[in-house]
Amino acid sequence: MSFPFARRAMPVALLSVSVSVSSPLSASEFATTVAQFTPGPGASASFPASNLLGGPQGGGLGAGGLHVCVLGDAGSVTVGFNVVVQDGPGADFLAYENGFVVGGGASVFAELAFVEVSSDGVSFARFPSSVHAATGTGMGSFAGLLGGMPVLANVATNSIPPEDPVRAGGEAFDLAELAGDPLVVSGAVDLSAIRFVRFVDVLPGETDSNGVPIPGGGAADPDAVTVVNHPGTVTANQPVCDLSIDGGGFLVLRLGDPNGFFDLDLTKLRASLNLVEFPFAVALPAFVPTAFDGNVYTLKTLGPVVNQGVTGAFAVSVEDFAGGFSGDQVMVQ
Ligand SMILES: [Ca+2]
Ligand SMILES: [Ca+2]
Ligand SMILES: [Ca+2]
Repeated sequence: MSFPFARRAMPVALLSVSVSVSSPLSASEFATTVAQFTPGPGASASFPASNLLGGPQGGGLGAGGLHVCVLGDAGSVTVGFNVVVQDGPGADFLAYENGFVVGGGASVFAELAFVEVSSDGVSFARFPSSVHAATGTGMGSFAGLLGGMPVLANVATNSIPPEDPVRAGGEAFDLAELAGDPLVVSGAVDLSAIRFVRFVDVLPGETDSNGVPIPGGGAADPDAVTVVNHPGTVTANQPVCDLSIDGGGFLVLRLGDPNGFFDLDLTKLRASLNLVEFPFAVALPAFVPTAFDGNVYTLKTLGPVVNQGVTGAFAVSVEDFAGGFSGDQVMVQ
């Protein structure tokens, strides 16, 4: 993002406007501490856990970033933050490994890890996972896991916002998906105060939440974590952009803003399929509104998207006129 007038003398009032416009970027928070690292066979001192601190340094669609932590087989690593991650609208944090596309884009070279969160560093709730690799390992084949997506955001070399699942790559995680986890129900894990994220390398033969074997043998190489929702961003004015798949396999999008739908800056309503951005209006005919509460629309696809022979990573994000941000990603399988 560049501001052509930035080098001119500018009245203070205008300067403050430009600061508020850039606030979605400054709202990102990255991991600040390594709380635990248990390397497995294949881990390397050249790729230490400290590489997880700071923003993602993705290698792009066709190459894996190298500023990563090599877990080694069955290795695990836990990172902490200087903010608490909080369940707000849509995705609450993004995580990135160094997967990349092969086979002309049809497949991802994926090395996968389970993703877990904790409030106290003792009790960890694991995100439910779902793999759909019968048709290959293309984007979208791995839900609830780290490592199935390329990473485009690179804080060292480009300005792609790491918090935007439409453009950043990696995987977006919504804490609301853990609402039914026994550790959450018991209060051992507090979805309004997550302080740690742990990655646990998947070993060959391990299964997803449905008992389906997770393919791929290599150890995962996590790159970074970006916190989207924390007490500084989860406000009464934050826009809502939340994707989910309902019990009937329909894709559901909740989109709006507590200050009124038209507090959304629709020029910043973005969508992508497999990281290819397209105008949201292109997708709109596939949806029908099923509810409107005065501020937030609930839109549902005309038919089910699950088990339709199509696998892909679908993402939507939006900003409001105050620079508030919300975005989400679903793996359609
Ligand atoms: Ca890797
Ligand atoms: Ca959420
Ligand atoms: Ca707002």
